[in-house]
Amino acid sequence: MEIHEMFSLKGKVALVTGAAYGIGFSMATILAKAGAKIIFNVRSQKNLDEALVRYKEAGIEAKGYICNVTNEEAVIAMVKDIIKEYGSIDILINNAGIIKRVPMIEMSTEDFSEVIDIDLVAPFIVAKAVIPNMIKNGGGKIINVCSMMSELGRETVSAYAAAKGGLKMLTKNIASEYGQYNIQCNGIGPGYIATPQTAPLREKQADGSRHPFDQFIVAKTPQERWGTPEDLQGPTLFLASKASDFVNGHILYVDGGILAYIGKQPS
Ligand code: NAP
Ligand code: GCO
Repeated sequence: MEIHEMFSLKGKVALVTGAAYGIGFSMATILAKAGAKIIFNVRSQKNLDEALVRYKEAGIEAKGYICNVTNEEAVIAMVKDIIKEYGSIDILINNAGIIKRVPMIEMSTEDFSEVIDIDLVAPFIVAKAVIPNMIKNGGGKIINVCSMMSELGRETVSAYAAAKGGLKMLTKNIASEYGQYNIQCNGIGPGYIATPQTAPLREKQADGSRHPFDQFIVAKTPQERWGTPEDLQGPTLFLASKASDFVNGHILYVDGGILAYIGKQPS
């Protein structure tokens, strides 16, 4: 197979959840550059309007839906509408996600459940809605956006770690159950990426110094920097393309080496 054919997504339809900005927008961008038709969802008209401008500025003609991924009825309706208009969903990226940073014993059960609903139950809902069409079409690609917290814990992120740990195993189980239909389901585990979600961890201090967590993460990363959403584009294209047709149930960590490294000794 020619290299360009191996990584081409020409004629493919990709649904990227929560792709108004951040990691999802970056992943959708590389899929579009490889030829895929991009469909995304957000939670508000304002974010939809702003996202469409962003995609247009990037030269991408994307279609957006207002759909909360925890609303199974709305997800089913969105998937049905996409399939009716485009004939298939060949690539699904379960990217939409939130985090709440609260010490566990201070976290309300409602807050814990909201994180689980969005970060774990919703990928189940969306994948369940999409897989029957993938089976009918002879296969497909599912990429679940996992996390360092699929492997590690830290203070204040109990709900998020529980969700992302579960998402790792949901990924492996979808691969196990639906690999027979030529569906490859893998995860991408970003390290610490500079997006709105991690902005609070990088805020400059009152004295102008770097946030302690910013310094901590740079010391824990062999490449000594935060990742960018663009760092995820190559791995995303790999897992969305023919290049990964025999890769299944794998979590591809894109973390600059964090998971391999004990961390730099404080000077
Ligand atoms: P972000 O900047 O906060 O963007 C999250 C996106 O998800 C937004 O578009 C948001 O839309 C959407 N979203 C949230 N809840 C939703 C819901 N119920 N229904 C539909 N859309 C929803 O986050 P990010 O940093 O790009 O992260 C994207 C994914 O990567 C998340 O799953 C996150 O856990 C994961 N991740 C992030 C990092 C990192 O360091 N940034 C590292 C590892 C994994 P609204 O605008 O409507 O809120
Ligand atoms: C945090 C961060 C992380 C990142 C990411 C790391 O508070 O520790 O938000 O959870 O978002 O998931 O891979």
